[in-house]
Amino acid sequence: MGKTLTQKVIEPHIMDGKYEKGSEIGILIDATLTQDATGTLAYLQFEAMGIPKVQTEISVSYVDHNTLQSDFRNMDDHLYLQSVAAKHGIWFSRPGNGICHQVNLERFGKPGRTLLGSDSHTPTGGGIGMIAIGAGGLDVACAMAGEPFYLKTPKVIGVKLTGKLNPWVSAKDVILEILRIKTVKGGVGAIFEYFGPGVKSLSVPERATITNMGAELGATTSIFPSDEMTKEFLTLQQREHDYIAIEADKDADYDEVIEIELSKLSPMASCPHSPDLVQPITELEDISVDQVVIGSCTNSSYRDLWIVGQILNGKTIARNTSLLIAPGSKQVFSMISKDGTLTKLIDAGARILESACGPCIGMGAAPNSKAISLRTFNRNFEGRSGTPDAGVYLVSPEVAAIAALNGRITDPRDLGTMPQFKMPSEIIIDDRMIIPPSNDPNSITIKRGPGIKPLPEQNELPASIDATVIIKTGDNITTDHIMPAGAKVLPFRSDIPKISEFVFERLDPDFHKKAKAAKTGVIVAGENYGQGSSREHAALAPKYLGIQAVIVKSFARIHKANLINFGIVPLEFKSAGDYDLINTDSKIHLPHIKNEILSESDITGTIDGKSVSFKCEISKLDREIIISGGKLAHVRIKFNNGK
Ligand code: MIC
Ligand code: SF4
Repeated sequence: MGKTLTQKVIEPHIMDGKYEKGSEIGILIDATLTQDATGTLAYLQFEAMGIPKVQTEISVSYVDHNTLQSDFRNMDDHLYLQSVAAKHGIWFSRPGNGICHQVNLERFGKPGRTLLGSDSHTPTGGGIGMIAIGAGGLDVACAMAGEPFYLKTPKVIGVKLTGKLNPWVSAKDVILEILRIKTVKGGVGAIFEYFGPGVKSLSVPERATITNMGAELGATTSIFPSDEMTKEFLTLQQREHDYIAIEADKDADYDEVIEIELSKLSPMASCPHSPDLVQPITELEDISVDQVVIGSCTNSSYRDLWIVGQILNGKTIARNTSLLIAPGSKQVFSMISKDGTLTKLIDAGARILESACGPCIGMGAAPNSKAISLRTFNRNFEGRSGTPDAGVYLVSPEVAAIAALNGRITDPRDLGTMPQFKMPSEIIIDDRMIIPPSNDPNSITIKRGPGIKPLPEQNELPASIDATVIIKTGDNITTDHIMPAGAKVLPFRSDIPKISEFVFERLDPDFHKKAKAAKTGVIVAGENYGQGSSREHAALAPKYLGIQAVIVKSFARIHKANLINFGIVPLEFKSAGDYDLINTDSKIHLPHIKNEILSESDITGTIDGKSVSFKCEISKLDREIIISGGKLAHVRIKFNNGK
């Protein structure tokens, strides 16, 4: 059997282990990216390692999340990030230059390379043929230090694309269809690899929309081959030297194949409050729409905003609907400004936002109470928009634009002939807002504002745990539930004691008080716990509050890795019925936990006096990390023992 594209990219990067299904491998990371909301912790951790210069081919630090700057904290963080970047060999993309994934695709992505990013939508880079993986900031810091990134050799799901999209059906509908089929946990442990004759009809930004939202499947990443389309994209970006052709062998050995006939797809939407609640637009028509927001790392390329401009041209948005638009990058912004699209958007009544994440992460533009908001984003978790009772639908730019005009959900096919987008033969290349690392790092003083607090200590795992269950939740708990973001909380991303006051705020506002009072706590949850973002705050802040273990039916990948990195023991029920034995306030006694972790046995103990046992499915290295109290402590112990 031939090789998959995944295997072709991963194999030459293996530093430890062997490419065999299910076995642990450590891969070399060529490139990293961080964004400001996860970046401060990532760089504090990198600094703690004492390595003067990043060991990667290229590392880029973006500022795109915390750009509201309602007090000094955000800009202090930006200045910290800028100075750390200059000192340690990292490129710095200034605020306003755009959303990390869009800019990385345009200016840095290279087919055949590996990319690790402290943001769950790093797989956007799969659109240009990279193995691009989202991870916690500490894992990214280790990759910058030249350490391998560990993962299980993934299952590879081949997605065979045939045919061609019909007018008014777009890349967003492709990934919504896959989400409909596979659900938000259908991709855990897998890489989605696209192949087949339909691939060549999709441009790189369209492919990137699909790989971006592969994160919502829970997948490790998604990847497209690098072909003539990729070459065209890189040539336009004046980076043809970065092009290589790479694709799967014709007889590649996939673990599973899904076939999507592109011409059979129709416009769709993810309904509130989960990306996999997908419905055809025809079923949703006539729902009245209060707000439309176009942007985010999923759908704010030049093509996306151009088509919106064509739809809005000469018209006015509905009186009952507010329209906001955030271009994905400075390049996109300049392009729509140059070709007149921007004027069309403004004339129609759109409110133009800066090139940043903005409303996608609840930084402004919260909709009205009980609103229906249509967004071209990738996540519609309850409350993420900033309005707890708003219902967010995830749609393509075409569906968003026509809804803004009509004030209700409308099938864009009603618009008649679709304007044909043609990429201009030249695009604006202007990297002045990307600052290269300093040639004289010794002259750089790192700027640390008063809001940047030291990292909490990591202490060895105790021999036994006696704990109280602080919260018990159901399935599909997101990191937005565990550690909310938004304008109120994001400014505290560099201050763990403060941000810990918001843990589980929406589910139980007293969580932090109860956890502190109990001293040692446990969280209990159902399936797919921790889906969504890569924010390590969702592990670090509970740890700061005394959480020692999380017991669930199943975990989302990045969050499980973050728990281990911060010394929280990830446990899974052996018998699903045991979930029903536990309640909030139950007492959990795990008398041999340390020895059992060391000896790779099940974890045994009692819940309110009744015997139970749990699985702890982690690698040998992860066991050592947990015992040490976390990854930084583990590195420090290894370093001291070596001395
Ligand atoms: C998100 O989309 O949830 C974020 C904000 O980009 C996060 C990162 C973060 O929490 O800072 C992500 O996706 O990893
Ligand atoms: Fe930013 Fe939203 Fe993309 Fe996260 S999903 S990186 S918040 S645009």
